[in-house]
Amino acid sequence: MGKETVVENTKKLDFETFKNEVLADYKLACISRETSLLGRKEVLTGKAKFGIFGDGKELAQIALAKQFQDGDFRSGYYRDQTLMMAIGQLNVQQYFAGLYAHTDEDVEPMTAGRQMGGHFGTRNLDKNGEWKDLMKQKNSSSDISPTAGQMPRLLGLALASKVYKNHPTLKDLEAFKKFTNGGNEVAFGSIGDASTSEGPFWETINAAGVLQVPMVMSVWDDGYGISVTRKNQTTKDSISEALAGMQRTKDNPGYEIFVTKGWDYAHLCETYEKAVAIARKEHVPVLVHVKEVNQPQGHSTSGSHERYKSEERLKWEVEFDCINKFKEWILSFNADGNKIAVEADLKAIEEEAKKHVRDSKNTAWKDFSDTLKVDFDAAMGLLKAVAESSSNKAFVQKEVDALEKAMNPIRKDILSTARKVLRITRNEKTSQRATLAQWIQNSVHENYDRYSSHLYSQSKKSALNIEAIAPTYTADAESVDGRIVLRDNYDKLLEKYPEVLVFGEDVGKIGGVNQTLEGMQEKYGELRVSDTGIREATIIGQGIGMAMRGLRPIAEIQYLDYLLYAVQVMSDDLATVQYRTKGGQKAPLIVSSRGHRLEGIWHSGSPMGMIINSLRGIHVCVPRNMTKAAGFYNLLLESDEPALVIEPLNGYRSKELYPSNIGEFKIALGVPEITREGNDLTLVSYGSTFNLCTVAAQQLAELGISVELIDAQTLLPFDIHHVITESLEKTNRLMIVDEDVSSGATAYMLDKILVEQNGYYHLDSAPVTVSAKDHRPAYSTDGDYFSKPSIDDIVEAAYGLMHEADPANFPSMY
Ligand SMILES: Cc1ncc(C[n+]2csc(CCOP(=O)(O)OP(=O)(O)O)c2C)c(N)n1
Ligand SMILES: [Mg+2]
Repeated sequence: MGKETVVENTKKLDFETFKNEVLADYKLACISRETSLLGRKEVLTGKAKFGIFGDGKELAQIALAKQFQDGDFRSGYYRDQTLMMAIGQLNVQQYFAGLYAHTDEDVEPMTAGRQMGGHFGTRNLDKNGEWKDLMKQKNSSSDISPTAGQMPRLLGLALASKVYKNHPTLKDLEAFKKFTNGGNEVAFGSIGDASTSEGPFWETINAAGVLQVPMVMSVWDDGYGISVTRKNQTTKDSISEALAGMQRTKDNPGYEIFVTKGWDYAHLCETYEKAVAIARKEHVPVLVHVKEVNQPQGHSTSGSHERYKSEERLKWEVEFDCINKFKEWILSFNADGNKIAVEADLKAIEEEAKKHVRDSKNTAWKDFSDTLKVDFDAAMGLLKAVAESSSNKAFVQKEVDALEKAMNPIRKDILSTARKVLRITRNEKTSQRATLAQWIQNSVHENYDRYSSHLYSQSKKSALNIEAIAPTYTADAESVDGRIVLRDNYDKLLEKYPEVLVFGEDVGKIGGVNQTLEGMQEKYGELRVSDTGIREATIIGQGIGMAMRGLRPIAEIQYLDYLLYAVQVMSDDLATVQYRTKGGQKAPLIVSSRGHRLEGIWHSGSPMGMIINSLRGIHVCVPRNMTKAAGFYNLLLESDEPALVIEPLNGYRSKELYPSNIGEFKIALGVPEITREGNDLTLVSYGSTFNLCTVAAQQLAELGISVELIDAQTLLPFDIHHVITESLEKTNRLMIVDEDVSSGATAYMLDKILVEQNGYYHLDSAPVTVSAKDHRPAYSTDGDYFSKPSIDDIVEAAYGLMHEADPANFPSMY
């Protein structure tokens, strides 16, 4: 065979490969589009509750997916179904299972029916909650609904690659091979044009530019955020123009910025090839502004776009529909006589795609309704038996008939009928009724697993499974500043766990504003102990993303007052990771902050009620000193859960005994400590006010009042063994002290103790709470004295409680 023939054959073969790839892309585009069209119908006919689809965005995502490799990560939003399909992490049946809210994670792996359709994600943990080999799959972090909520975490997903690439030991350790191959993984972000208006977008873009991380950020620009046009959202009506100053130059690192069009297949493929190569090889962040994207069905099933789009725009949507354009391109393709397809070929593909989607949808619906039918049939059998045996047969039968006639009854209908029948027959003692009652209880249990499991880790590394180890002291233990205990503890942790990274404002070079990391950057390097910009939301995002890739970040928020900037990310993203994936993902991030009393409105906050109410899903530790804080860090690093540790701001220079087992001792979560035994009243507090209570208890003893003093130690979880109620059995009086606003964390603790623990049963006096004034704390020592509970306030409140019980022995003070 001559050389020319070989070249000719190779060319032919190449064309054949190319052609097949294009046709496969066309088919996927059609499948995804048909999924959107049928999905909308399912909602409009009442089979699913809400739909938001990726129609119009198909082509760009197909082009992107060609560059997506195993080990890479996505952090995107609800339009990305085509990307998820193209990387092999979503099929049509799963898509519809999500739309119907199928609660089996094997059938609906994204969220096990917990999130509305269009919220994607991969299963990165096995059934035991252990990491899978993330280098053997294409990964997507789990989506959340708040616009731009995907951004902060994206920073961390990209930064993890940089850490793995530059870390002196991690990349060679066997245990980390499931997360990285030398740090070459790219993090892919996606966002809509309108959502770029959000603060987290700008904060993330800036931070990624500063950090120079392998991130490819795509903006699907369809010109609208629901009904609001781009002109109302973005300076210069263009995100790439607005970000043009970020463009890197020869001498100045920054972004590489690409602009392309959502209907131009060839240009999209070319653009993503270049964009991803730059990010992967050079670790440079890249922005791909995909313009002229459309939205054939409008925003979601909640409205119609005809209300706000002009005739002209609607016409354009049809003309520039990316699949139509793709079709035109295929049909007009001609390279030296090589053609990809003729109209009939494409028609056949379209038909195949339609059939595939229809069949997959039907299978998904059948699977979904079959699981409901199991419950329906079981309940119906029991209900009919109850009706037969009931003295209220007519009433029961009426309910049974109504359920039998219901269209597509769901578990709510079934359970609701069963519970109603139980009420109707409340005075009957038949075995049929007992069986129904048992069935209801089993069903409630099963539905707990379906809808309420995995708020916290259920793996063996759950923080609650880790045993405490008490700090030990030598006979001649030194008394040192609290910060020294923390610093030396950090030293041990950084040495023990190469995957631990500590970062935050002023954490690196100066070792933290309170010197708790003094000398650590010099010892462990800038990669592991680092300064960040002033950007609390993305400090948390940086931690979430890295924790999702096997690292163990400790993110510092300089002061608790500034946690508010981070609370959205912690509440919406971090706290829900396990829950919203039903155990499919985890992000064991430790957030370290310092709070409670010091000086002034923004340096002495203790908004604990806000924190614990917005962060269910994250453990909240409130140590009274630095030994306790260190013990929490030590325990948490052995667990696979996220937590917030709030160091008491006024304790860094307080003296503490230096433990001999630094880095080893662990403080259990949910276990209060009784530091002083007493008989007259139980005094519960935590953090800085606990230390005031210790002094107050001493003064109260001098007044003849015996206080049992309990440090709650953690608020989430709170006193899991009911130590406090046990104390109430003895004292019969309860007082709670903290420095949150009134009815903040004290209300939470009261509910836990009196209602959950049945503590009310043991009370002889009304419970008393002492908290701060409802305004922010004023500056200066006097400001503190008159804003926050003082020792005097605590002593007087306790004395008042005793006066009420025994005025003869405790006469009124005033
Ligand atoms: C923080 C927040 N605000 C408002 C919403 C309601 N919302 C959902 S999508 C959307 C518009 C987003 O538009 P764009 O980013 O352009 O994405 P598109 O849907 O056009 O692809 C809005 C306002 C939300 N989900 N989150
Ligand atoms: Mg938009």
